[in-house]
Amino acid sequence: ALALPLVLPAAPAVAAPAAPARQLSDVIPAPVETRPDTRDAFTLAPHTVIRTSPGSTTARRVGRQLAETLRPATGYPLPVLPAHSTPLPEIALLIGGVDARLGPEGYQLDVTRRGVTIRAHTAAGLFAGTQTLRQLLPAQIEAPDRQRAIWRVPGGRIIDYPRFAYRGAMLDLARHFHTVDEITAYLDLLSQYKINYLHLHLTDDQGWRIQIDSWPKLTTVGGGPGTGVDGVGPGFLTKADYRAVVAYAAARHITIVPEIDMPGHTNAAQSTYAELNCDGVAPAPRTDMAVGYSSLCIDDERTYRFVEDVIREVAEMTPGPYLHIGGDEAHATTDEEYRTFMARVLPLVAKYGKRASGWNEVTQVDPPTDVVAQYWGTGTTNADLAEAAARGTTVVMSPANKAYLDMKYDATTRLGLQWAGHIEVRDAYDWDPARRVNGVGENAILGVEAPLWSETLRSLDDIEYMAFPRLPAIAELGWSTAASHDWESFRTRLGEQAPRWRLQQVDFYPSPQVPWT
Ligand code: TNX
Repeated sequence: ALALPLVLPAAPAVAAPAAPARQLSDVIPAPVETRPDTRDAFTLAPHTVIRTSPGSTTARRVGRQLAETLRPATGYPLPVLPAHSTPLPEIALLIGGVDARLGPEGYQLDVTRRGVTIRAHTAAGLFAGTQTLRQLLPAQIEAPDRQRAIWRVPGGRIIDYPRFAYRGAMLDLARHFHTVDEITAYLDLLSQYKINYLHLHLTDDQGWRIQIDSWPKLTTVGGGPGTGVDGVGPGFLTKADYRAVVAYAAARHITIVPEIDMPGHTNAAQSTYAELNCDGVAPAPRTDMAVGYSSLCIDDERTYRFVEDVIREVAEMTPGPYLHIGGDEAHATTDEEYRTFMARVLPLVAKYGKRASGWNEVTQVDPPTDVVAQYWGTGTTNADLAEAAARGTTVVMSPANKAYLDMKYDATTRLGLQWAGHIEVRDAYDWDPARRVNGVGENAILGVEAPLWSETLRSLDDIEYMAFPRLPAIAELGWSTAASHDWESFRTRLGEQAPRWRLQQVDFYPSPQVPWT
């Protein structure tokens, strides 16, 4: 995060110049339905209370999180109480009593002079509603210390629910390790845009970043000094670290998807354990950026003992439904070997109670239809993917020339790669996940994901600079209706996010395409 000189005194003598009042539709991702009532508005006051459905511990937890978000900038106590009518102005978070069409993540938000009421079927829906409320308040709400502001929320009703069930981001811990603190900081930002999955790319040629008790050297060597691209990104998650990340994400209604990439992208494991190589000879560790040269030994039973141990241990510490087995760029493996490998490994994922996901190459083996395919190609045709979709496979869309957050914005971007081209904000926004690949339409789409590969990224600043402002674009494609898609509207709303990012010390790319405020 950019170290901004904090020129905002605790209580400025002169109120900051008034920002234009927030409108009910000034939200990313764009809500399904907004009905502004401009005669009405709610103003947060020192005696405002937060009330949550009695008997719901999860609603109460969302209430407490909201209080923690709103207290620093307002300086108000905002006590969290069980819901009973009070004469006090209030923010009520209530489970139930709303339209079934809201589904498991939707919410209804009503703003009147008396208060704000968020209703949902689940705590996840309430949480989504609180993220909208956060954006409806003046940007100063994101300040770490007390601000003088009128905490006004525009009046009216929002009815909102996601287009797609899966709205993901991915972080590559293998090419450069990122610490628990960096991952949780990223989770905080993701949750503000209603992202609900974080895919962690845990293993690759240059490093192995997740503790596996039955193969301990994977991390002591593969996460040790000298690992990562150029040997400058060592580190790994212990099981306790991983569980802490899972819990931190869950509290923000985000599910972790662990990826163990195989049968290629495995040099870190193979250089650590000689028995994972067909010739029994461990190759040298690699810290360059080449891809496609490594492969587990397909015809050796030891390979499957290794893979089963890893899948079992990873599944055991993962409460979410998905376990990603990679499967990309297995260029050192023949088609036949790839098929043999997947026929052995996909059932192992099911054996340990998880649903496998894989990069789109997995559709070459006609996988069972519960296997999720993640499309990372740059084209608009892919016969294997379309065929799989026709059979019932669901797809997560991550086209590299639209959704890859590690691509440079333009030729001058200091960080990132450019093999899939440059991706300016408008490129990241102007596509439709259900019209990207021929034969892969709305019904086949589970959702979208914005991967961030970390060959060139080291710090949290680097992550933020590549993710912002493109991540909110992908988030909107995943959540908002296709009918609401509108670049002019999006870029205006995006520009209004900047003061929030500055206050949260998010290092973002100030794209010339966006009217920043
Ligand atoms: C391709 S995308 C890869 C990764 C690289 C990435 C860099 C995919 C499934 N494989 O190994 O890190 O490009 O953009």
